[in-house]
Amino acid sequence: DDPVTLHIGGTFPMESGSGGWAGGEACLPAVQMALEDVNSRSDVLPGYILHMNTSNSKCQPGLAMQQLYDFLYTPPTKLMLLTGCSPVTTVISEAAPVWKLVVISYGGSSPALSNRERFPTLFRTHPSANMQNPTRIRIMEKFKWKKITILMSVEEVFTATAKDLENLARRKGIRVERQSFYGDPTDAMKTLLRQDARIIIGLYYVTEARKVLCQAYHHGLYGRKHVWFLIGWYADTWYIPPPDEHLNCTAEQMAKAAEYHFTTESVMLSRDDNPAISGMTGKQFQKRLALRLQKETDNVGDVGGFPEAPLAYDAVWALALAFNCTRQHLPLGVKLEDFSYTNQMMASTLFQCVKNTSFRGVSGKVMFSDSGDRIARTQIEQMQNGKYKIMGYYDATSGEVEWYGNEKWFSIKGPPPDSTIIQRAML
Ligand code: ABU
Repeated sequence: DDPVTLHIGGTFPMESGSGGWAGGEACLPAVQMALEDVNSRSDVLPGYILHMNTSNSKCQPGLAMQQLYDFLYTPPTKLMLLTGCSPVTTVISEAAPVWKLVVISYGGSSPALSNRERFPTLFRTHPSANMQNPTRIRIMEKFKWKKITILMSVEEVFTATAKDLENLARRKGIRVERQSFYGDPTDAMKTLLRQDARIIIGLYYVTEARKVLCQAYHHGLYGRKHVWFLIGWYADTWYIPPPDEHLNCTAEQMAKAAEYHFTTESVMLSRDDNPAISGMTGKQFQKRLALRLQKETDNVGDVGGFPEAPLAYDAVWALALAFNCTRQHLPLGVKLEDFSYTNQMMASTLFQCVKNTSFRGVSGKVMFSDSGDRIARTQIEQMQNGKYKIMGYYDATSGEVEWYGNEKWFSIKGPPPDSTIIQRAML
């Protein structure tokens, strides 16, 4: 018999012209690779072929909603949805339950997504951005900083992360100032300067990150007295200004202001030498993806979504294994291809099967918490001489830190104080 095709819908942000995350550049090829791998396995979904219908959401929620309606009202029926980027994942996962659809997000980091009431059918292979906060606090304690400033873009993904960070910091006796902006950071940067902010946590997408960095250069908010902590999933050379952004900074000025900033990010690639369910180790996966992207392994880090690609690859496996599980749990005579947007029984079985997911992926062990979240360790890096260098790892669950002591500072005296001496005395 000819194999039966099961359809899924996938949205991928392929460009970030108007801001956001262009993670689809590497995540879409990773998903295609996973579909090929799953479809060629006789022990996963025998008798079926998975086919994905894709759209480019550009990380824009309005556009993504229109594309969701296209998925839903253009046959064939889709059995599940894959999404990336937080604003898109938010709107799609709020709507999906109406059509009994489970959503797996390979690229949504917003802490707001960990809410079962608001997102009843969402699971994600991407860890929540909140995972970074205990790590940030640990670093503040390590360098004895008691006053920090959060600079953030007003989007739920960042405001929710900032709120959690502020709560954690307060509990540890760390004073937090907050500055927010939408699109243009000019006023917020001036306030930072006025407030004499020294230890700054930046929460924004990469287009804004370049604007902030350029203004930090012009205001002298970098160097000996300042330490910046940024998000770790930007491309390796994100600070090089693209000509179409018309930034008032040269590549040299940007590189100067970016030197010695720190980043924190969840570990998204398995370091295990044992192969994952696909037969590949994390490293082998990355090599294969680099080949597919026709990039040298050295500069593949410039492709949008390259760090998250293992999460996208594993999202397809989670989906395929859930279909496999559902197939085995359906009443006699009911088949996977009988799924419809009103079939509650099948939707519940699919939900339970994803919930019970447990396998070794190229991103590490894939399991979901009750709120559909992924648990992961954090990696801390520092930019040294224009390149990211690993400083250490932090496991928030066990509280274990692995620190290599390779950090560098502009001053031979080491890390700068969090404020001037007079201010410190007043704290
Ligand atoms: N690591 C990419 C996350 C993108 C987002 O949450 O929108």
